[in-house]
Amino acid sequence: MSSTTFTEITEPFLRFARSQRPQIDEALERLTHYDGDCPDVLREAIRYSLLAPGKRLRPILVLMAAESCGSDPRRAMPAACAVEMIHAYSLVHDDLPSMDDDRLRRGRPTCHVRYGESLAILVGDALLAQAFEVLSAGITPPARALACCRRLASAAGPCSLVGGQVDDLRASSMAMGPAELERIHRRKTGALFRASLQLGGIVAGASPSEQEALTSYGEHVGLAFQILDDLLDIWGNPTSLGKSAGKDAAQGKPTYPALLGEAASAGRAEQLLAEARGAVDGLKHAERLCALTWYVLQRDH
Ligand code: GRG
Repeated sequence: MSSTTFTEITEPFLRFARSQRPQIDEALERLTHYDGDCPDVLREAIRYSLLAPGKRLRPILVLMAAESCGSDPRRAMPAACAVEMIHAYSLVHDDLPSMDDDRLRRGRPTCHVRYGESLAILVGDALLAQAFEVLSAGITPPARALACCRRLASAAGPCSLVGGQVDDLRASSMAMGPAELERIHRRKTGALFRASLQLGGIVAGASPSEQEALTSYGEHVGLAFQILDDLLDIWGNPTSLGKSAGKDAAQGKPTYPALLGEAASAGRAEQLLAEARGAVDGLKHAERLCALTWYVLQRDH
């Protein structure tokens, strides 16, 4: 597909992202003023990490999922913020010396480099807790807030994000095949994508078939996103990525390109994204969700 066609085909997503990103940032900004009992240095470090210029892809997915089921996306803003808080916490902890030991994130020194390791751990702890406060206070009616809390807790928990991270940390010392790698990424990266779609659906009061479509879309996009992240680690440059590149190979980590080769990995990502589009085919307003799959395929950061 030519680059002109890519521009056209991604536009419905890009337009939505351009309009929603400032609103997401404003909401996150408001949520991190805190009262006088929050130590100034903690407030500053939380805002340093959370408000740093990320793509806000997961919160945008929450809003798009709500919209695709006929809801005003503004109703889903607390869920969008909660998901971004979990994502930011996971990045801060993943960057720690005891984990991935990264010094650059979102184009800035990582949280522990700037504020020290203990504070970085506590920034993650604070964001993890606050995500559930934001959901329980901001989503109505209460039954939907409870369902959102349950989904997000499950996606962040031992069988998903944390479990995937544990297996990922052990991965460099283990021989593994594509199936085991996929199992790690379904939990480490995919679970939060899936939860983003599910939370948007819950807020919108999605029917079971709509929820099923959103769940399948989230799983496929999440996995494709991770495969392309592996490819960007080879192809990308640190300036546009805002993080160090080439680390996977240096650490001997199993990745899709290492196991399948670069062309086959790109092919697998394309196939997953086509399946994602197929999953939401029947939704009333799936145009932006479809456009996002093309964006994921050609993103450079
Ligand atoms: C510490 C419990 C715990 C989990 C960490 C998220 C994670 C698990 C590790 C991050 C490492 C990593 C590079 C994962 C690959 C995919 C991914 C999550 C990339 C970062 O997401 P982007 O590109 O980041 O959406 P921005 O900064 O744009 O929000």
